[in-house]
Amino acid sequence: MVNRDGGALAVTLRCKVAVCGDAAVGKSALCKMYESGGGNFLRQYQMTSGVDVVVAPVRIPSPSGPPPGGVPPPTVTVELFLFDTSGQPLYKERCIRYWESVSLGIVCYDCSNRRSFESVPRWVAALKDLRRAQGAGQIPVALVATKCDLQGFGCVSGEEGNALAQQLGMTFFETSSSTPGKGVEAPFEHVAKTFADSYDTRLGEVRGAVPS
Ligand SMILES: Nc1nc2c(ncn2[C@@H]2O[C@H](COP(=O)(O)OP(=O)(O)OP(=O)(O)O)[C@@H](O)[C@H]2O)c(=O)[nH]1
Ligand SMILES: [Mg+2]
Repeated sequence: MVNRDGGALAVTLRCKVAVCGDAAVGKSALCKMYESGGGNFLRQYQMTSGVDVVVAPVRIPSPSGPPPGGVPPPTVTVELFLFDTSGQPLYKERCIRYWESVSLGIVCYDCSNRRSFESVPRWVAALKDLRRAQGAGQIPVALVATKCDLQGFGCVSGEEGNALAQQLGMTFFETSSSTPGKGVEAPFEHVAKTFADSYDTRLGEVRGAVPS
């Protein structure tokens, strides 16, 4: 969608993102904390049944930079449609159906729960299998360690998280959604920027393919 923001061109892109990981790792808390700008930490656990959709706009610098001729640079907003997916095995089949046409994935684990860390490769594989079944390319994903305020003895360390992210070709983020929150914005900004960059690349390819 293209509009005018003052004199500048205002471009809005929409991107569907699967947010997944084991039950109770803090996916809904992370999405809500981001959506509310840090004001709404879900302290009481309320299991997501199926999928909740959270819409979160992210304003980013234009990937293609200012156009020539002194025109103000376009503003780009990526509207993330976060498909906050239940981690309960009971809902798995139903949830995966909601993932149709997702562009990107965020996989979460709770740093104080090693089993949730060990599940990460399975969630990544589920996302990649779905993309393959849809004939689409590799899905870029962010790996998010949650509940870093609980980090301590016996927890999954940041080094382990980072090593797994590298192994799986993902970017690693450490977060805490517990008030006041820490690092909550970074994974969403990364996902939005990744989407805008890939959109810009595809647009360039299409322009290149059209005879002038
Ligand atoms: N200390 C702490 N607790 C957290 C954090 N994030 C979430 N929690 C708590 O962990 C519990 C589960 O959080 P949810 O966000 O509902 O977990 P979920 O991953 O959405 O769970 P499902 O919907 O069942 O898949 C809640 O009681 C939250 O308050 C965090 O960063 N720090
Ligand atoms: Mg949830």
